[in-house]
Parts: sequence; structure tokens; C-alpha cells
Amino acid sequence: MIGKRMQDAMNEQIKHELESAYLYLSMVAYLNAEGLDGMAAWMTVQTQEEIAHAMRFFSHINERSGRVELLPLAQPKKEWASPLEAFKAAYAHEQFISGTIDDLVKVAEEENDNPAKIMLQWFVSEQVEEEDSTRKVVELLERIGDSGHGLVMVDRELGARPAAAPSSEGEAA
Ligand code: OFO
Repeated sequence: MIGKRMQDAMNEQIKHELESAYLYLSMVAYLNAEGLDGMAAWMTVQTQEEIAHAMRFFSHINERSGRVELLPLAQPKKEWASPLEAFKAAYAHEQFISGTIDDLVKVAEEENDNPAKIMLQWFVSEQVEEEDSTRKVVELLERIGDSGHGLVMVDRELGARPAAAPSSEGEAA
């Protein structure tokens, strides 16, 4: 059975992961409106991954006879000054999420909660990937600067990101 402190912390994390999905979906809408459908497709995959992340915590709480509680989500930002600014915001958000995972690891250690410690290891590695993939797009967009042709090329490249694997029992891509 999951302890109350860990359960509350994981419920809070479900909210963070769903807020990530909500933020990235807002970026999808922004990128679509800018006519950058490849970037929007990349961000759609990111949105789906976030929902899968939330479901991992959801399943973990349930499997340990806990009670999932869905908390209110913050309204995401709607506009960015440029695609570069949107991806910079995504990168900053991933750094924030890495911090929340580190905090959860601390709680698991303090509570001596071994199942949570093991489950969280996947997220520690996943956050390295999450930060890396968003930072790479930021660097790519910084390199092309104001080049319209460069933007079209990056849009095409990002549109080739494979879809997230369907989530089963919290399995994420
Ligand atoms: Fe769930 O990793 Fe991004 O936010």
C-alpha cells in the first residue's frame, strides 16, 4: 500500500504531467496557426508522451491501493513571439519537470518507499531525454535565425518524428 505522503506527491505529479500535456497542446495550436505543421506534429507527439507519463503515476497509485485525485490544471499560455520562443519555453518547462521528479525521488527516499524509488528511476532517465530533445530543437532554431528557408527545413525535419507508442498500463514511449 502506498503511503499518504507519497500518494499526495504523485497526485501532484499527475497534475504536473497533465499541465505539460496542456502546455504542449497549446503550442500545437500556436504552431498550427503559424502554418508550421511539422513542428505542430512534433509537439503533438510530445503531448501524447506527457499523457502517458501521467498515466504511469495513475497506475502506480492504483496498483498500490491508493486513491488518484485529479487536481485543477492551470490554463496554459496561448501565444509565443516565435517558434524559437515556444521551444525555449518547452525546454525551460522540461527543466522544471526534472526538478519535480528529483523532489519525488527525495520523498521516496525519506519514506523508504522502494516501489516508488524503482518506478521513479524510469522518470530520471526519461527527463534526461526530454531535456535533450527539446534543447536540440532550440539549438536548431537558433542556428537558422531569421531564415525562412531554414524554418521550412526544420519544420519538415520535425514533422518526421515518429508517433508515441500507445500507452498500455502506463507504458510510455
Ligand atoms: Fe513528462 O516529461 Fe516532459 O514534461
